[in-house]
Amino acid sequence: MTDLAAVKRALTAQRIETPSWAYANSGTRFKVFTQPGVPRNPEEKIADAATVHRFTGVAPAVALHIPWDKVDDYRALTAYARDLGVEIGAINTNVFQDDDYKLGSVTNPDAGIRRKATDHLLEAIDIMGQTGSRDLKLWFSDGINYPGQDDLRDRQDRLAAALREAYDRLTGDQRILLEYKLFEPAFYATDVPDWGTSYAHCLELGERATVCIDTGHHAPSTNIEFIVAFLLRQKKLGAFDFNSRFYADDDLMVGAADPFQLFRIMYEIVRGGALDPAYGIAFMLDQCHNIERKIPAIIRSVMNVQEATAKALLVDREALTKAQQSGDVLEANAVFMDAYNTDVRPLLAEVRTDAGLDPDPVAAYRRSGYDEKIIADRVGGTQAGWGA
Ligand code: PSV
Ligand code: MN
Ligand code: MN
Repeated sequence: MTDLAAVKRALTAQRIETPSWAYANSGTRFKVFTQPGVPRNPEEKIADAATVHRFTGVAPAVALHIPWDKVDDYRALTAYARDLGVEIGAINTNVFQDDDYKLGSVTNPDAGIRRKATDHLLEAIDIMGQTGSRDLKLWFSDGINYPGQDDLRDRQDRLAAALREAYDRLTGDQRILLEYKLFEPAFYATDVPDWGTSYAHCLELGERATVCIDTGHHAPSTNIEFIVAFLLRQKKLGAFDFNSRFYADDDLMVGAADPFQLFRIMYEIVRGGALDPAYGIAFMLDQCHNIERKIPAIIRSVMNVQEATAKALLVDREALTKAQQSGDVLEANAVFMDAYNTDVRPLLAEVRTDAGLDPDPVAAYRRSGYDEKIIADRVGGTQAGWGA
């Protein structure tokens, strides 16, 4: 039997962080379709994030990307965000968009370029001090395109050295989230290609370094929930970058391609007792809304995570354990699927109404007039930074 009041409490306490870059124009390498009303500066991205929070009630933090969100005064930006009801979340570094990084950033064979890249990581930690951010999220595009192009093992040593320098700069509750990605932009060998590589570096660094799972960064058919279960057991799961994919790193709305996978992931989170924000996992979105309106797409994404979470919370754990222990394969699967097949939308509508929110956040956003206002007010919106 599931305790519905406990399920509702867990859903009310859930937190999802949205990325500043998802509010800006984005696209593929073929075309960026610009949209009217997109933010022209970090403040407007934060205002959009605050709007998502206003309608969902569970998205009170926005991740920044430096230098896309570079400002002169980060304390002022933080105060601005707070006034709008949101916090600055993870600080994402960018060591992939400079000509210098053609052969890599922190793994580049050139010591001068490695220095420049590592200095950027340190700069991001300084910014965290000003924004009050806990998380430094590191994604390295580093890798090589051709066998023999560079020494695979030396590159791991260079990576470890840069990570160590950044790690030693952390203070207070700050931590490193190390993201991995199978391929792209490097095609033959990526320097942090998988969770095992990220995990090994995090282990070497210490307890303030944990793995970030971007759900779009695996080979097809990878069992992501297994990775979740394993890393939770090792206390080395720090964050998610949620998005969904049909083919590669599609960055589509989370839960759009495979809501069942998202449910299985959230089940492992619930099973591991890691849903509560106090556990310390950052549930972030990392998406691009190339053709759809961005704010309602982000609201929809937040709702998709909530729906998967609600279903995960509804799994009858007692019945499941009983079936598992007695080797009743079909019953165990049926208990699991019962939860997945539950329509949790009425439950979430109730949770929202209890919190003083509109039960249908997308409809409420559409009625609010915000979309019309930003289209009228903002002329000349910026690009997220890649995909041009
Ligand atoms: C590139 O693949 C990427 O999508 C990574 O997932 C990062 O988290 C994101 O860009 C922002 O740097
Ligand atoms: Mn990511
Ligand atoms: Mn990605």
